[in-house]
Amino acid sequence: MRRLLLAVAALGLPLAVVPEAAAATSLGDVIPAPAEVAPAARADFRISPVTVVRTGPATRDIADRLARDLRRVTGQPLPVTSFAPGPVPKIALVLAPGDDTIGDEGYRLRVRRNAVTLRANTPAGLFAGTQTLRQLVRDRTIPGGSIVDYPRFAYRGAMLDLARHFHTPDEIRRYIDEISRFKVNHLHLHLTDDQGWRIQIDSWPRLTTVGAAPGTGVDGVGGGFLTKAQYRDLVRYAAARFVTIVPEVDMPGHVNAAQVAYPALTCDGVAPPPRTDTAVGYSSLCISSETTYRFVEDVIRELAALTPGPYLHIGGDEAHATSEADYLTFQQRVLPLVTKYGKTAYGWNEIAQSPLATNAVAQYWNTTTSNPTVAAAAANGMKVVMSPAQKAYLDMKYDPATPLGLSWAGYIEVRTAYDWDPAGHLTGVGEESVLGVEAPLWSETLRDLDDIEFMAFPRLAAIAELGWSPASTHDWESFRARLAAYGPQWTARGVDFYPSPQIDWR
Ligand code: TNX
Repeated sequence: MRRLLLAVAALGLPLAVVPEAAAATSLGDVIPAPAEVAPAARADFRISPVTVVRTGPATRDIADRLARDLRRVTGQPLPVTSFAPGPVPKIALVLAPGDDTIGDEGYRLRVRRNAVTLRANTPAGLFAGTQTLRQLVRDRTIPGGSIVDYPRFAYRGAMLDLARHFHTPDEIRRYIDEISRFKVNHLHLHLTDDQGWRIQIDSWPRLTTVGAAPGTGVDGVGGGFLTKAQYRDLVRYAAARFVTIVPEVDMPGHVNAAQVAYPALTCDGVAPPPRTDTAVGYSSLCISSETTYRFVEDVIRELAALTPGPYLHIGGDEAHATSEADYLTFQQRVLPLVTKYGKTAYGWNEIAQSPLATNAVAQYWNTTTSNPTVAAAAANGMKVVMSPAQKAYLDMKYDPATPLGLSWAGYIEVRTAYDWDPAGHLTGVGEESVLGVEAPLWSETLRDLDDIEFMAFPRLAAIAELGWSPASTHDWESFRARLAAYGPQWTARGVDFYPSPQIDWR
């Protein structure tokens, strides 16, 4: 603010014209940036002891969650009710289908002095709107005006790696809480890798009794897995926040933990030693063995049964111990299995080599901005989720001094994470092929929730904005100002975010 006043003074303008946007609270002060914002003067809404939250029975959960959140920050009672006569000051959540502009996840927000009205076609849209509202409340006040908002891309994701170090259901829930505030709507769980297997599979029980035993994890630290009951619980918890869980079982590489548990998954039948190092690309399922496909089908069937969402991720990355011909043979068998169990196959961008991948979704993680194989598959209908490692990998260090993380794809400060266009990044993969963006967080160096938060925030906010906001709103100066304004919210919730020197934190 002081800097702005100085700038205004330098221009010789009277101080009275200091734009609204520079104030502590402004209607556009939201991450991700809304599509359209129209502030209105003298229309601020003040939350008082008599304010109510009004909604219908179908969206009671959303209203309850909003009220709980706002009570915490305003200290006001904010009862939730289905009936509030005209003059009662209210925040109304209205389900009103038929608004084509805002689609399945968008909302309209109108703030006047006596009422705040949030309208959407769907509960998902109302939930998104409540996240906007939540960010706008400061000192019990919501700035006046209106917002029309809807996402640029359908898929906005985050990924957690449970294999290198296990993360507990509590930690995963906390992460879901935080990512859903930025309208991220998918959480991809990387459930298996060379070091550990983290999901109960009834037909192959040693995957977890052996593959998730104490000491399974990088540096021999870790152990643990999600039971099916815990997994279903997470699916429900996420769904209540409009987040879809995407399960990943990585194959044909990254399977050492499975082979330790079941030596029959190797070609020579000999169990490999357990691995606690961070090397990649050394393990492969035995492509010529029918046991492999029995295993894969069992796992896919059990995982699909746990998954209400459309996507099932089958990995497919860094299969350096699988020949190219074997890789294609494997995908030719496995991609149809995902379809057989009613899911859309999702895999790392290597799956684009398979002719069957045109019905799948590929997650682009490579650091090159040209990949003819991916572009050709996209031209044939394959959808792409953009996670270029040098931009979107939350496990990369911010700079050389970052105590956690890796640096093989470079250092990623906040601006680097923000300054790219998901539909302009990869040659031949434009807006129509891009399903969305995802920010993966690999766990080789991360153990607890503080570690996760330190690497994810603030960069996850940048990736979330790229996924939601129209390209026309993309502006680093605007983003860094909104991020600075968001910092106190993380602090208040005890989120251990990285205080990037690129941001003038309040
Ligand atoms: C590469 S990215 C991997 C992971 C590692 C990650 C570390 C990808 C699809 N595979 O196995 O954990 O780098 O940044």
